[in-house]
Amino acid sequence: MQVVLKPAGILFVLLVIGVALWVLLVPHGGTPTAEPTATSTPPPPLLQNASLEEPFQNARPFGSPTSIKATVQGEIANGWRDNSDWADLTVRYGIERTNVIEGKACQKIETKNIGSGQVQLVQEVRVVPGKNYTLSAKARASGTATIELLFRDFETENSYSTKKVPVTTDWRTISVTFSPTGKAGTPRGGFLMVAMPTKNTTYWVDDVRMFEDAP
Ligand SMILES: [Ca+2]
Repeated sequence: MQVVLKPAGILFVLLVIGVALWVLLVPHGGTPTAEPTATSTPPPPLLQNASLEEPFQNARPFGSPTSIKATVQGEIANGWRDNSDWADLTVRYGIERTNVIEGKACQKIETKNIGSGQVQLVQEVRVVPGKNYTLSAKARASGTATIELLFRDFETENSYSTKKVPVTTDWRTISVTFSPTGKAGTPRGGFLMVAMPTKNTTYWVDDVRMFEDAP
């Protein structure tokens, strides 16, 4: 049997083919499929007890007994230690629970008998050469004073990203970034909060953090 298509029939067949091609080939809207979204997980903090919370422990000098010049007293937040033994001064660490900017406690640092040197609050941390790191801290003092944040490689004595800033009786945030050099596995170094008193001064430190920056 021969099928003869009249003009209307030809149009109908073309219409059907066109609709079929449109359905098959043209992308359509509809319910959007969920694209996997990159969840931005904050990097883990590299310092222990970043908020300088209790428990505190007895502060003590860490240098060789024959080279200790400083008098180091009081209580220091767990995970932190003093590194001022070489300085000619007295430093008394204590727990502050009243004027705190993060959590329930912070580190109080009283200095007196200032001869020379500086007070260094330290925590040891291992970093990866070539990576970028951010250090930050919140600090205040009993009067106008200066503190410094830095990372020091304990093996080479190289210091990174030293930043001396004035502090006052109000809490302020200090932040620095650095990229260490060295071979893999080093440097082993310390995050330091350095106070440089020229007269009897009390410092308070809280919320000290160190992060590896996102690439
Ligand atoms: Ca705290």
